[in-house]
Amino acid sequence: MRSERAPRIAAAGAVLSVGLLVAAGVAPAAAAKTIDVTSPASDPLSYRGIPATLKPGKYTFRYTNRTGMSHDLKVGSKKTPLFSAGTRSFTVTLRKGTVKYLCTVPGHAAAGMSGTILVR
Ligand SMILES: [Cu+2]
Repeated sequence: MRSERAPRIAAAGAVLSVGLLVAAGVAPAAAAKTIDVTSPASDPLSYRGIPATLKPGKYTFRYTNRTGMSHDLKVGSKKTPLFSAGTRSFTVTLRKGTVKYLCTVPGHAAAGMSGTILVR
């Protein structure tokens, strides 16, 4: 039988440590960094501004859709609503590994609105 107890205990210890730091008045983890993403009218089935690599942490994806077409931006488990003009944002915590991003409108990911961020 495989034991997963040790990693769980380590993770619980890490959470407890952060909680104690906050309780002691030490500044909590850094605020979210903002990543500006655009879909330009000149290339309406694309995203501009999504880095190929990011450090683990908290990020606010601020997505501006200039295309007049309905799009969203999904990164990992978080997404904007579908919208065709203006800017929408969400904040997501990225952990080590790879994170997929895409537009969930059928066909759009395959047409170019998708990719992977390496988090390391
Ligand atoms: Cu789309």
